[in-house]
Amino acid sequence: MEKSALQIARAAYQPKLPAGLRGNVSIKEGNATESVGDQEDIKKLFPNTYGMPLVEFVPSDEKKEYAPMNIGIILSGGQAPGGHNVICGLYDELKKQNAANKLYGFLMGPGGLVDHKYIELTDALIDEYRNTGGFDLIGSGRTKLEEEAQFESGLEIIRELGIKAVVIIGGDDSNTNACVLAEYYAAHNYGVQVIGCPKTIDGDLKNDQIETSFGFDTACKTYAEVIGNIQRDANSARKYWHFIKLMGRSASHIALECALQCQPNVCIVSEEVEEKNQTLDDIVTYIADIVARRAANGNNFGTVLIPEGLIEFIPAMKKLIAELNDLLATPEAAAVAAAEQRAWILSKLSADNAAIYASLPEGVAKQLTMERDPHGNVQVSLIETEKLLSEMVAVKLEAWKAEGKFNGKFAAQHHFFGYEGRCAAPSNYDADYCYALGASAAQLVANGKTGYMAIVKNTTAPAEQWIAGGVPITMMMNMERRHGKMKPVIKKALVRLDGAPFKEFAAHREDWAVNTRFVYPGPIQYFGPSEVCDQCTMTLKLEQA
Ligand code: FBP
Repeated sequence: MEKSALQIARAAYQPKLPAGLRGNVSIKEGNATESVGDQEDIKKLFPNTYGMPLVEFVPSDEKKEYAPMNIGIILSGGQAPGGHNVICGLYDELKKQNAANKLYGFLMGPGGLVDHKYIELTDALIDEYRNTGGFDLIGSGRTKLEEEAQFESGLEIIRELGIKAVVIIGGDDSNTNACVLAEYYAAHNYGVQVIGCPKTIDGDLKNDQIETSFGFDTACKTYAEVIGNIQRDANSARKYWHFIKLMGRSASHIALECALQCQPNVCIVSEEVEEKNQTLDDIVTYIADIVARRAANGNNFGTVLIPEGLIEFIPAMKKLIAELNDLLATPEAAAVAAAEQRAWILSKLSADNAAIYASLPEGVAKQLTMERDPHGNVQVSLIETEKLLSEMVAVKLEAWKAEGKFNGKFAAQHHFFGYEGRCAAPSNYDADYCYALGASAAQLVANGKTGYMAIVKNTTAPAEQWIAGGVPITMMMNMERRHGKMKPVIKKALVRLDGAPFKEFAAHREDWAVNTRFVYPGPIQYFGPSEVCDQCTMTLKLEQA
């Protein structure tokens, strides 16, 4: 593989490890834990993996002997910067423990375990991928690992390769499934351990034990760089409003972090829209009002950040989507010809939902009916909310013009930033964090743990002071209704309106709306002074302050 000069220099970067993982390591165990909710139900469902203690890795004077072992690793779900460094950290720690240890990578996600597709990871392969973005070393996939037949099929290859533990790198759903798998193998006394690792650019896998999911830092910094560039362009030409949709399937953490970094004129936060029971028209009026006020000052330009998941947080749209989900799942739906679909849907929807559906621009209405993902979710990344909002703002401004309430100009440009950030070369934060997560995972396995997630805490301090360890996955679970059934799941972390990051944003948004307070954060820096290269996200700083 040919490499750029930056890639070559970056490959030599040695990620910083917490003191507890540097030399000889010993394990410190805390007290028994409880799940965050529904303790009785979770305990019943996970009798073998419930109640285990939190663990921490601390430096030790004693050199331990480690028996040889083989580990399998899986990347699950959307790409997130730093995934390769989790693998590298795990690999290096394994080899440090015993040179005979082996690491197998299952290919293209959890499906690789079920279908017995794997490669052995070697020094040469690992060295090729150090500090790189992407998941291309072994690939990723969205196959859900949740059926016994899959667990048993996985066991066959686990036995064949003499694997002691499987490490699953994924988001809340994948880690919930990792815990179900750990419980299943423990209940059957198969002697196979399962360890999870917190990944997702969306930043919604976090709680008292997990400070952040990896990839959020780099993805946000990448988007903030381009948003900053767009803002500078907007401020130079002074003729466009830029509507920028940002990834985040559900939670608005990415949009909020980018707003904190760039100070745009508008940032919509889905969780606030839901909390205030806002309609699509409320959101459009809010944006149009800011456009009009800026126009009154002669500023016919600006930026609007829109979280990808917004549509599902508008209460009326949520109801429409729920009815569409049921309708599209019927056999009758499959038989309707594409050209007839709109009329058929309008004839079947309840009156309220039909009225909303009919009011949407046809393109967006069509996007709402597109194929669901394997978890049954609307694929929000395919819905052009940025165009929907700008078109509706334009219509409102025309009406205001007629009433003499707006006499400026409105021309919109549209952007969607998501995929461009998911495989960026990890920032120092993500490179270090991921490497430490991988090393922690190896330690959890060596210490016989199963049903744990690797964690690293205190990450706003210098890396040497970070605290590595593990959290029992059951500790983060509660029961939630999913597709009509109560299921044990890791609680998803949405933006909290009483949280420090949102409060900081809310305290400034009126000023940022009318005045031009753009910040241009510039590109991620990999080499240079620590205060430039080693900063974490503003979200993390504010939350941990
Ligand atoms: P994960 O939760 O699996 O990390 O993926 C998150 C995400 O990047 C969302 O932000 C986005 O909506 C979705 O993946 C896109 O999925 P896909 O890659 O399948 O198009």
